[in-house]
Amino acid sequence: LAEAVKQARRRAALSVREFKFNKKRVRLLSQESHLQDGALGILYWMSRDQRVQDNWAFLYAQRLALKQQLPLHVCFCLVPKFLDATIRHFGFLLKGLQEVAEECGELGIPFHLLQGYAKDVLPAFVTRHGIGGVVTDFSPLRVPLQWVEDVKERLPQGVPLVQVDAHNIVPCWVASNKQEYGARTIRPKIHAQLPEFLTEFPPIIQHPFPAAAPAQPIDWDACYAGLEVDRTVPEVKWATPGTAAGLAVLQAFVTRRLPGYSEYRNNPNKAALSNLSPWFHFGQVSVQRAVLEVQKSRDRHRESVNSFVEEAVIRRELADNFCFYNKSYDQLEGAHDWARDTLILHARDKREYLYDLHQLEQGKTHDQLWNAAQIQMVREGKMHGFLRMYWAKKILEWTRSPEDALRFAIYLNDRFELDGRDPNGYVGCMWSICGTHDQGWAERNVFGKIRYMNYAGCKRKFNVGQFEHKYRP
Ligand code: FAD
Ligand code: FO1
Repeated sequence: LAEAVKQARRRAALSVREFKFNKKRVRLLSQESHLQDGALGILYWMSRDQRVQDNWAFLYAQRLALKQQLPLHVCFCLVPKFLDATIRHFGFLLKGLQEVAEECGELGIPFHLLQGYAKDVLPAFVTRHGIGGVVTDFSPLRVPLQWVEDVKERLPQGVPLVQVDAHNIVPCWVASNKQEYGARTIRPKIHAQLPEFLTEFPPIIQHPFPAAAPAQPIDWDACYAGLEVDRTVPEVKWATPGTAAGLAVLQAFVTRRLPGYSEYRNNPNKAALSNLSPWFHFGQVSVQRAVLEVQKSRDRHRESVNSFVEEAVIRRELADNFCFYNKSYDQLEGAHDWARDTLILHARDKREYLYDLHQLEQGKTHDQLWNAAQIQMVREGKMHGFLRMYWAKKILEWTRSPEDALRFAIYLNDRFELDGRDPNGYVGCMWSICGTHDQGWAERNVFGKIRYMNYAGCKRKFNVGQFEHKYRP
């Protein structure tokens, strides 16, 4: 696959002269709109999209540097703590960055790992290297948005800051200018724009303008030491970090699992999913790349290709849309009125079972399927997508209030899921517990009109005993 992808990029590169960078992917964040005179370089501040190739932010930065005949630098600001990330997540991230640093070095593009919050370390870097313009990538979450805001306030006078959505195929601010009601309303808007945005990528090329000084050698072990994270959550064995490994997972999906995807993707006993979410979350593999590859099978496996596009494009871009336009994307306040009202109306209903966070984290409930799903997430860092809905809904049923339920679900999700701390996760928990992007259903105890799921329903869909046996305590 890697060879074919390289060929595809080269074909796109043949037209790199004419390759028109779609400016709708870019938004200017600072009032400066032109580059500072006497600049000595351009900087790509990498954050969400931790890869070299297939990265629109990186491509825009290199294009700028080529036009100005300037060196190009890349930096990543390693924070000591990010939401409920543990050593499991930082390990995956740092090993992926090692590959990025090596690839940048081979391309004559210095990669700098800065330790600390961007607002504290990036402005000084810009001054020291005479950076004339900064390009960064895009995340709709409040913490990364604040990082960008803080840097914008502190950049030296006259240095413009632009942001490129390198994570979505149709840029978040292009797909829609408001919070969408659900997949039904955003789907036509995205499909109408896919022909314009679902293109091949040109390559990041060998940079012809070398920087005055090479990047400092990086002491990767020292990076671990500086982290203020929980080190008790073991690393995940099945998932090898980094772009090369992620592309290998994509190839295995396309050749082996895609044919059965639409039929078996909701069966936790089947190896039918792409398994790509950890590499998507850390931006080590581009979703656009995955979709380009999957679509090559559209004549043989149309159903599965359409189903994958629905999840990886529509559902995922809907999640970014929700987080971008709803400031309370991870709270009850962020739910629709009908949902909040029904949850509050039933907040005092008698709970047949009540569990606290510790019991849930230990997977010690009366429900063997729920416990097995929790064990899968803790051990493998990736709970099956179908079970995540059941898992979150049971937390609503077995905790004292909807607020507790949402808080516990998000906490456990972000602490153990490799793909956690992601717009998909906040929306997944809000969909399950607060009916976001869903409709109302027949009113019942505790759930009110929120869609209900139960054990009997799971038994009708797959062999729950087999799954419980596989993930027994
Ligand atoms: P595949 O079925 O192969 O999907 C391919 C890609 O499509 C996924 O990687 C993802 O980017 C996207 N996708 C698939 N399903 C969804 C969905 N329902 N919403 C948005 N995008 C989707 N996904 C995360 O990335 N991080 C999370 O923390 C997360 N937490 C969730 C919590 C709950 C309660 C629920 C109901 C869903 C959650 N999801 C989360 C969405 C979904 O379950 C995962 O994206 C999926 O299981 C990842 O495995 P995969 O890549 O093998 O899936
Ligand atoms: N982004 C950074 O720019 N620096 C970090 O040190 C960092 C750590 C980190 C740890 C776990 C994780 O899941 C994400 C992390 N990210 C970090 C955030 C990432 O770049 C995205 O912005 C978020 O995932 C939101 O989409």
